[in-house]
Amino acid sequence: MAVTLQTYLADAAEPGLAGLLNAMVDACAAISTLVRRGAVDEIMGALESENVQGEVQKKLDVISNDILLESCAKAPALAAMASEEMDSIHPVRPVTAEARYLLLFDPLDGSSNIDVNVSIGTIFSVLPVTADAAREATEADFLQPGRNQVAAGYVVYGPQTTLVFTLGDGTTVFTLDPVTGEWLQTAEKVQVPAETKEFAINASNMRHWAPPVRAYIEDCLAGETGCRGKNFNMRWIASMVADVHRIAMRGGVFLYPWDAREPDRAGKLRLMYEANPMAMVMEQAGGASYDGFGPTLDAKPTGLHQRVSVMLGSAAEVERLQKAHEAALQPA
Ligand code: P6P
Repeated sequence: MAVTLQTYLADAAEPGLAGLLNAMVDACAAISTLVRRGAVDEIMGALESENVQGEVQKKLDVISNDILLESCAKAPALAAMASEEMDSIHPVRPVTAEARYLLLFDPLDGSSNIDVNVSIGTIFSVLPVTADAAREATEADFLQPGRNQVAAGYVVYGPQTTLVFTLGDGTTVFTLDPVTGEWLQTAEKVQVPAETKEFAINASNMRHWAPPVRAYIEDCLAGETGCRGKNFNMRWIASMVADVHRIAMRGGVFLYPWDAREPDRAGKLRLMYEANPMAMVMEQAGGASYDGFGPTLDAKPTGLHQRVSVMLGSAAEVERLQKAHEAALQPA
């Protein structure tokens, strides 16, 4: 008999965190239903508005954000939330010994794929917060390195609705049974193969990449005729959750690196609610994540919506990329 998510969390997490994660996953089940219904409910398409990233918001982006805010605010252990879709933090209740967590999320990652029926997802990160006396959480409370996360993961709305997350003791997988509404454990301790023959990157940006990334991809493209001595395959779904889930399940390496199109921008993806949670999931599954300077989880945040270069997945490939970047910094 498969373990249910509620049973798993009751055993693996303290009650406050279990309550928060159950509330968050309840929201994701509701989002899954809406994503499946799509155009039937006339919730596809874009709004007139833009989010803090300057990106056009999709109706489902905002609807998903509101569902998460409403559901998670019921969890007594939650002090405040932050979202890709909101400029500033969303206080819920004063920080106390009970209200001891901060929740960050990208409510619907990959939303450019919503209107073309390609898998999308919700990414989430939970950070601890403490206070000597009851006080409202501040943005500064959120600016913690990813290494501090107490829980992190994602839900992919694909052919199945699948939850992949970690509490710091391995990465586990639950699948939503659409008939019963139960989340059932379908994998206990994910292990990402250290080696791979598959890379994921938006190759249309090749001319803009830094030399170490360009050299790495050229070596992959050279296949068995080059220094890698094996042929590679490429995938790019343009939905981070879907690309990362494939890597979690069968290995691979995902890159959205810095590029020269916007030299002052470290990357496209956001550190706090995209890179950090995915990096924790990967590390807990034997993979790795690198931001061009060091492990993603060691990055010291300076802003809630800061962007970062992301190279994550099979450990041997991430290590190869890290060594290439470090070699490029050595004096000639
Ligand atoms: P590009 C989706 O918009 C997203 O934030 C990630 O989910 C995805 O990996 C990336 O951007 C795709 O970016 O430039 O290939 O469209």
